[in-house]
Amino acid sequence: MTAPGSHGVLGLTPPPLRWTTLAPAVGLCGFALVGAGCPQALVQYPGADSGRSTGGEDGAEVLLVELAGWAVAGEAANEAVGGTAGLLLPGPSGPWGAVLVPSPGAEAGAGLVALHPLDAAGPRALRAGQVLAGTPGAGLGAAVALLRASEGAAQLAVGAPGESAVYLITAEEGAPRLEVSQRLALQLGRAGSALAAADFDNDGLVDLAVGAPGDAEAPGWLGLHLGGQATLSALPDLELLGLEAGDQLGAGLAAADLTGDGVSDLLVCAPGYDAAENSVGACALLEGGAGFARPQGDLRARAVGFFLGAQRGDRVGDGAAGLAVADLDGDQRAELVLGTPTSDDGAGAVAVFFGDRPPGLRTVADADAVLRGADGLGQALALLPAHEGAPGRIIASAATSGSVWLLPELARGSVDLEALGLAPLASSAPSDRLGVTLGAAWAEGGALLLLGAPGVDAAGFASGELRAAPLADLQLGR
Ligand SMILES: [Ca+2]
Ligand SMILES: [Ca+2]
Ligand SMILES: [Ca+2]
Repeated sequence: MTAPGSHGVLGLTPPPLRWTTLAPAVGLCGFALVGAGCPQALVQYPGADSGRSTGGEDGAEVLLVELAGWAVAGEAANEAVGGTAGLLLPGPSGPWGAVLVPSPGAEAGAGLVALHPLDAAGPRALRAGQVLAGTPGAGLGAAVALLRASEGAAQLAVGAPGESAVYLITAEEGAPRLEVSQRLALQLGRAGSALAAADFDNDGLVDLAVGAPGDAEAPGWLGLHLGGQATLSALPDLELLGLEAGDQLGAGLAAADLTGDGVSDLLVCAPGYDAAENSVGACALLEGGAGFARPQGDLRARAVGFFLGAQRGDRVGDGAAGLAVADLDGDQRAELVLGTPTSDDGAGAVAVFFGDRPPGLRTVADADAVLRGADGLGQALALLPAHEGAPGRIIASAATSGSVWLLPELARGSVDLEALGLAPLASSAPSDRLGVTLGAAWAEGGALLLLGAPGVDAAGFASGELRAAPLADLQLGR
């Protein structure tokens, strides 16, 4: 439910508000701000005052109020801001200080990334931040990865698949400033379409995996650049090819420790796998450890696990949005979560593979937990890892309804979300494409979500928005 309106919250100037009904009243009185300096408030409006009660005990409702200043908007047609997930960067005053906003469609396909401090400033446009633009046709910002961060400064990798290049960028929040420190030029199809950064060879230095899926007929390619103190090796130290034409290996990448040995592992996905038959897609698990970049070998020999789609067109791992890894149950082994928005005639589903089972060869149909939805659930995913004794949570979007959902606490087995009667966290007109990308991170007093809405039409056609929205502990059951 959305509607216009305005309310003052703790003395902030009341901007136009949107609100989403979350749940019947949960026993709050008045309102509670969600963390210091957060862009949104969880508010309980007594029904008599607001005149907008939808029921609940004593006629009150709990609303998540979006302060309008926290959306970064595109300015021109087809910028499609929000089409690549934004990246939260730590800041001197808390767990986040700035957001990197990629816009690969900006400047007629040159692309740009913009750095915005996360503060209570008013509504902002993409170019109100510190901006770094790509070269013509580069598509700068198609993928972003955080290499290392300290308070107020971060080193990032940003893909420019139109020129098959990856830029290493230093971001400083205080100034704010974005500066290119290294460019990796790769002669492979659409290199930089996907990126994943972690210390895969366990030498204490962050490494970068670069995906080059190529066109629809390409086998695709993965390159790994080992890290140094300040730069990455200029040429890939490890290269792997897809198994067959059309596999598009490298379209989706993710990094986390899935095997529980404390060393990050790499998931590299080939959404076109089985292209001749059903394009179910596959993600291969490459185990991290000393000597990760040697020997070269082939993908089949290197992988310790394969995770496959099950239905025609599942295309698992097609881009980073429907692929996520994090430890959700706190056992120090990351879970793998895959979205299949077209499965079951477009109802969609989210499949979870727990980290405590040997990976082997598995499909989304026999995942440890399957959450079945409606309207194309699983288009994009964001994970909040287990945190301070509380279990982790999955946030997922549904493609055809333009809605974003906080999935119930994870349990093994199959769950039909419609039967649970959940309400979405947020929804928008399907043409806004809300939730095409998602991001999430914990912070004091709750969590912050980043919601991409690349179809928003504020300044013409598909200029797009990246919205930031806190999620309160109350919503998370903490
Ligand atoms: Ca390393
Ligand atoms: Ca591992
Ligand atoms: Ca786990």
